[in-house]
Amino acid sequence: MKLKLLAIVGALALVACQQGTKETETTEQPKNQGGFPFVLPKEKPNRKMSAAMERIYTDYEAPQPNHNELFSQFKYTELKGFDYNNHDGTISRRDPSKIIFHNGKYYVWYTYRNTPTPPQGAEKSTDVIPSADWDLAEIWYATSTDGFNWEEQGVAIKRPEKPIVGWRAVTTTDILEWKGKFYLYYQGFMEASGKRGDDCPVAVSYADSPEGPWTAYNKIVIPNGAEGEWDQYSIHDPYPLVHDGKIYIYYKSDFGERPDLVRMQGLVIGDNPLGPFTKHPLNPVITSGHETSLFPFRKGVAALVYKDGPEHNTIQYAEDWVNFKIASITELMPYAAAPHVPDAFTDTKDGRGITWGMAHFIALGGKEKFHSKLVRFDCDLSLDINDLEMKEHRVRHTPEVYYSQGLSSEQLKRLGYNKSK
Ligand code: AAL
Repeated sequence: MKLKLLAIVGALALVACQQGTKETETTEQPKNQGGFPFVLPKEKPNRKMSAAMERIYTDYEAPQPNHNELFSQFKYTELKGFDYNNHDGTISRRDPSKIIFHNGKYYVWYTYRNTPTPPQGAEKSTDVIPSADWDLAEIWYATSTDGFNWEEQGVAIKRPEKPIVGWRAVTTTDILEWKGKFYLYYQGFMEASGKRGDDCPVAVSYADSPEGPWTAYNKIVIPNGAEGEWDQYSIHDPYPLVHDGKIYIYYKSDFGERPDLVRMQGLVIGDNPLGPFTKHPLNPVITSGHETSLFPFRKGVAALVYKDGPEHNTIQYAEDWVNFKIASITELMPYAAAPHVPDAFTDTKDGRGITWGMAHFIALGGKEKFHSKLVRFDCDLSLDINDLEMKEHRVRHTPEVYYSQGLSSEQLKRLGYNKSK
């Protein structure tokens, strides 16, 4: 009986102590620690701080963006060498691959659509009329000696005959260099995008040279998930890197139904570029973003996370290549960013980061002439340069940029605004 009594008293004392700790955590006022110092300490100061102050010392590489190697602005430059038919919507280039350097030239592959009309939606699509900007597309490539002026070389991956994977469209490719051979992974559509959703698996082709000729493997290498699983319909944006002697392919899936469509990133790992690949049990591994863009950084991997989700407009980092944390917050990020990643395939344990790449601008020409174009971006997410202009944390926009994000007619009506007054 005594023992039972002692156990109850002990348990009550423990609860009181924990409760007390919880209360002191939230209400304890630090005693005479003085005001926060005038010069922001570079290291975490030994004092009681608010959650926000704690965070700049625990969550980020440096308490200020300009000292954070994983913070950068992004600058954009028009590319030369690509014709868009006067931007009438019949030609589109988008979703570029990582850029590789080989035999003195840069190479990039991308989704190329050249159709008699701009996209007309799933209902009006036919064997020649595209449903979406990437429908009826092939994979083309271009080369450059400076990354600004490009020479389009033509088709790399054609659409195969029906019913081979990708017969409707082969799009959104990325490159892997592995044991002296080259592999292009891409989305293989078997129906016009938009029939149900943007549904497709991933296929692969391989070559001995980045110039091709490419041999299609003609099998699905990253299959859709099982029924009811998050990635049951779409496996998008395959993005291969080499880590730990294996091939890591990050990808996106769209899941749920509009208006609550969710886009997150998964990871598959394999030893053979033609598969099989194993899906990581912790998938999804990134909760936001759209086209996946990553690069080895120090021991881990960094990710450019933009466009969708609760953590869009962030640069993230995973030392174990699986568990990502926000490393910085930024803006005006490159969409479908396809960086030049010199150590993408070297299985490095000291990733040096990136300074430039390609991206795309979409929805040009409005609904009637919908198409996309390639663009170059530059940044300083590199351990080997220190471009302070890229570490400026303010992106200056002219008033016209703000006015271009104006109120819709519904909002103006809700606000009782009458333009004619
Ligand atoms: C892109 C990518 C994939 C999608 C579509 C074309 O931005 O996410 O490739 O399927 O949009």
